[in-house]
Amino acid sequence: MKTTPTTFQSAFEEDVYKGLNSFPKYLLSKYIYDEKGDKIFQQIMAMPEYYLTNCELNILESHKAAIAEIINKEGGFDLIELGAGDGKKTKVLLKELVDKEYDFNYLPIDISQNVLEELKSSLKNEIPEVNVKIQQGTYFKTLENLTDYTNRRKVILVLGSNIGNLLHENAIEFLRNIQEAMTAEDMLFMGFDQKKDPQKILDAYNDAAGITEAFNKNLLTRINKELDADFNLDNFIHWEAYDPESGTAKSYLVSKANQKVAINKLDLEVSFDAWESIHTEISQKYDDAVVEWLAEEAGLEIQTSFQDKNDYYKNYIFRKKI
Ligand code: AVJ
Repeated sequence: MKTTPTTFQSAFEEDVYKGLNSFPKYLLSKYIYDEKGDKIFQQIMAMPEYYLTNCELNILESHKAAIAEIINKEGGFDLIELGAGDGKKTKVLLKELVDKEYDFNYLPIDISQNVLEELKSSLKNEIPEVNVKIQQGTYFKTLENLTDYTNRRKVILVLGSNIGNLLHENAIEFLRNIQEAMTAEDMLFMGFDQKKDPQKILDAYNDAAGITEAFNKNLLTRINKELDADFNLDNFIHWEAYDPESGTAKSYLVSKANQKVAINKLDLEVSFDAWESIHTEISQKYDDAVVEWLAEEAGLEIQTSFQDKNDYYKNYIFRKKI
């Protein structure tokens, strides 16, 4: 085996190198989201099987007045959204806040500049009253600087059950970082996909049309493109598993055969045994007890929550525990 290169040109290079030299092999799901990955995720959100988006949209639509009431209070505020995406769900809330003539700025943060530009221009057309300032960056980086670019009361939004990509210990660290950026008046509004019929969950991550498969395989496409590799996508299958005990849905790419893949930019050849796996993503499902525990560990407490009629999905409002 080769020795580890001492210098990598990017975190992507280093993470791919580490993941594919580990046993068992893994790749980090955040790298799915390049321009193509963003597009496939839009398609996922529009699939009938992917119930999460509609559930959260319904919650926001049916409870927008109550939510707006809670987040307004006296004085203005900054609405800071982590992982804003296309803002489809957020716009429901933004419209309500604008209609109520609340004094607020909208500060969406996303890892994709592309997605942010589109969000900004669509807002200009759809809800021109919103005062919006976009910020590109990763969650962890921007959280560190949060207090630099706002001095008003903060309402922090994290929709889409995005926290579900994190193992509990990382989710706690993420919540703890948010908690540290909060004052007693600030609020955190966050979506958590709930435990439910395991089949319903499996179907959401294993659609018949193969959109989730393409999303998962975009990791390989991206490595091929950016690191001059020769993954043959047809030599891997998309595999989804859901453990109802832990509430963890796990995605894998499984090698159909003995094969070698060259990743030229890393000066690396990766060998796969037949049926060897690459773990690519977790999508954690929650219940109240787990959310309470995560909050407690991070120094937060649940103020209230909103759910859809089937109890598939829940949005919680957290405050800093004083
Ligand atoms: C964006 C992390 C919420 O885990 O449900 C969708 C990503 N992966 N289908 C999720 C995803 C496969 C999604 N999150």
